[in-house]
Formats: sequence, C-alpha cells, structure tokens
Amino acid sequence: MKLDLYYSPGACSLVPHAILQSAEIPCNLKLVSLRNHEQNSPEFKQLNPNGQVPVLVINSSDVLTQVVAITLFLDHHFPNAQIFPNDIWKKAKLVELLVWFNNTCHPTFTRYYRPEKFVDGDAQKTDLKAKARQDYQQLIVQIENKVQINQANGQVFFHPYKPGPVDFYALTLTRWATMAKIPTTEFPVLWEYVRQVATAPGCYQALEKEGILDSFK
Ligand SMILES: N[C@@H](CCC(=O)N[C@@H](CS)C(=O)NCC(=O)O)C(=O)O
Repeated sequence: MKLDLYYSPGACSLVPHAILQSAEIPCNLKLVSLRNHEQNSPEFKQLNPNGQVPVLVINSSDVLTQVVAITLFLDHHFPNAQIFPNDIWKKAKLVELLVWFNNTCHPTFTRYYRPEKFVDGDAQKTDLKAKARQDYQQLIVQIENKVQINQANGQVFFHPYKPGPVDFYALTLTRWATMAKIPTTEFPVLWEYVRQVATAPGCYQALEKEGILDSFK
C-alpha cells in the first residue's frame, strides 16, 4: 500500500506521522507549510477542500482526512502494529479520548492561535484569544489529571505498553500549551510524561523529521 501523508510541522498531523514512524510503516511525507498558507493553495484545496492537514492519500487515489479517521484506517490495515489494543473496551476508551482531544481541546487552541477564523476586529480577536487561552489552560489541567490517574494505576502512557495515538495527540496539545505561553511549571506531571512520549522510538523520529525536537528539551 502506497501512503502519502500531507503534514505541517507541529500540527495535528503529527499524530498520524508518529503512528506511521512508530509502526515503521513506509510513507512519503508531503510538507504543507501552514506558516506559508500552503493549505489554501488551489492544488491543496483540491485534495482537501477544508484546507487542513493531515491528509492521507492511499495508492495515489483515495483521499482520507481527519486525524481520527486516519488513525482508525491505519489501525485496521496494520493490525500487527497494535496501534490500538485488541480489547474493544480498551480501544473504545482510547477512541473516546482521541475524539475529545480532536473536538474539544484542539478547537479551543485554534481559537487562541487563529482568532481571525472566528471574529473580525482587533479588540474582538484579543478578547477571544484571552478567553481561549484561559479555557485551554483548564483543559490542560484535565489532561494532566488523566495522566495522574494513569500513573496511580501503574500505567505510564494512555496506551498499554508503548505510546499510541492518544499519547501523540496529548504531546501535540501540550506543545501547543507552551506556544500559548502557559508555563510548563503549571503542568509538571504532564510535561514529564510528554517528554517520555517524545523519546519513544518512532515518536522521536517524527519530531526529528518535523524539526521540533527542541520543544521538549
Ligand atoms: N478535525 C480536523 C482538524 C484539522 C486541523 O485543524 N488542522 C489544522 C492543523 S492542526 C490545519 O490544517 N489548519 C489550517 C487552517 O485551518 O488554515 C482533523 O482531525 O484533521
């Protein structure tokens, strides 16, 4: 199966990228620089009319978007990679968390990072950014609480044995917290955990290829 992953450094496309690297699934990386607004180019919009990464193109023809959909697709096609545990309850609970990251935490950060997508006017943007930052701070606390619960149960990562999609999304969201200038001292347990995820085989390579390893030093 030929796979092309359209990604931008540090974006949520890091989740499928880290999955692919961790499972040693060969794929071609296609850079879409959000910084240079390449997601809005007519060529990219033909691929994904939403103008967003990630996009996974399968065998140069089938186009799949959305982190959760791509994750489930890879899990199905590469069962030996153990992207999710086989146990359906454990898998469903991980998907539950993945979806919450995607539909709640992620859009909250988007309101901070890209306020112009939601409101016009400088004053409105400033207000929205401030509120979104506050909300994001609370969500980060919730994520840290979940990590603490895992640790109390003797589990290092959200996924059993080794970091998986939920851990890669947690790492991405935590890195965004630092971009929102929320000091890591406010979430020391989460930060330590994320640094462990960052050094795991596969995730490390994905961060290195995206040029963002320094974020976790
Ligand atoms: N729900 C979507 C979210 C995708 C998304 O927000 N991607 C961001 C990067 S993290 C993006 O490409 N933003 C560019 C833009 O919206 O202009 C998914 O799971 O793929």
